[in-house]
Amino acid sequence: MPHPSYLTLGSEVAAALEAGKPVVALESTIITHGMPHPDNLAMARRVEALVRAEGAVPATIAIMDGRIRVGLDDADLERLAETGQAAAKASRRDVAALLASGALAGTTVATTMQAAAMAGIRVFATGGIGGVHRGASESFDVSADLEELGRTPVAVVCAGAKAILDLSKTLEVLETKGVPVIGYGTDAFPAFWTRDSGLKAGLRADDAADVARILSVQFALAMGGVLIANPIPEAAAMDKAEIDGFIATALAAADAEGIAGKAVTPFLLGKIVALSGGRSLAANIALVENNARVAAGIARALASSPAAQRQR
Ligand code: PSU
Ligand code: MN
Repeated sequence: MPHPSYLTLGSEVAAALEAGKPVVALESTIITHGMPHPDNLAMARRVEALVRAEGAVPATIAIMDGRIRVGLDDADLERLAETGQAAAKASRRDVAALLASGALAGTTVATTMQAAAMAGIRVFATGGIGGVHRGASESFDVSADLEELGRTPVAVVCAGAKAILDLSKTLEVLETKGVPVIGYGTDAFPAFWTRDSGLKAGLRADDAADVARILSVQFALAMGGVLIANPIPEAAAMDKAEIDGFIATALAAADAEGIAGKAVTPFLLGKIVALSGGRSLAANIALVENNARVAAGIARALASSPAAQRQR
């Protein structure tokens, strides 16, 4: 366990965990760096409401005032949303320095998994994980999300990896790290803005109970994270040729402007929102909402599974 003074659980989250009730972790880099204001705030509020409507307690996670906060109130969400990219983007390597300085930071998938595991939360919803960037053989840009999935026992519900990445290399690294990738109601690995990347997820589950059965065994064996790849709803999906065009333009702009390191993903997402006239943002919001609903169902199934009862 981490030193208790660095981890602060919201009272509702603490009570739910104590009682073995379902809790869903939510990340905050998507709020600070993933979407423009005020859409980011509306998204954060709505995702929490959807988790509640599905019978689970939302735990949005961020680094604030020298603490890893698990479970935020509305004023906290506002502060993150309004600070936006002026807040830090906390990856695993940044955590200690950010806690030491007391700075405000959105937590990435990697850091949110780390915090969720510290708090005892097993299920986490996001938009799309980071992965292996195109051109990674030269840049070595591989998201810390993949490393974290390999070592931290949390189930991450996402709409695949963002299609700005090299998805085939991303799946290869997930295999190397020993991460089960479960297509939710699909054999395909989804591509964030579209439902099918043309690659296979590897495993398939058709409902929450199906997923919970695998998670119970994975966690009992202490084997690290699981990726649940839940495709964007049909009605919200973008046209593949169109989004591919925006991605190519955004990648060329990033190259021309010399964007590197942790700035790459926020830059590309912002560029694609601008190029699509906001349609990629609407799709991103729809897929996050869908992931929150599915994650809440999985958290419920996991909380009522025989293995969970035995562990309590
Ligand atoms: N999902 C979204 N929007 C986002 C992210 C996920 O819909 O902005 C964030 C997550 O926090 C993820 C990060 O961890 O993008 C990936 O950043 P990088 O490629 O630098 O690891
Ligand atoms: Mn990176």
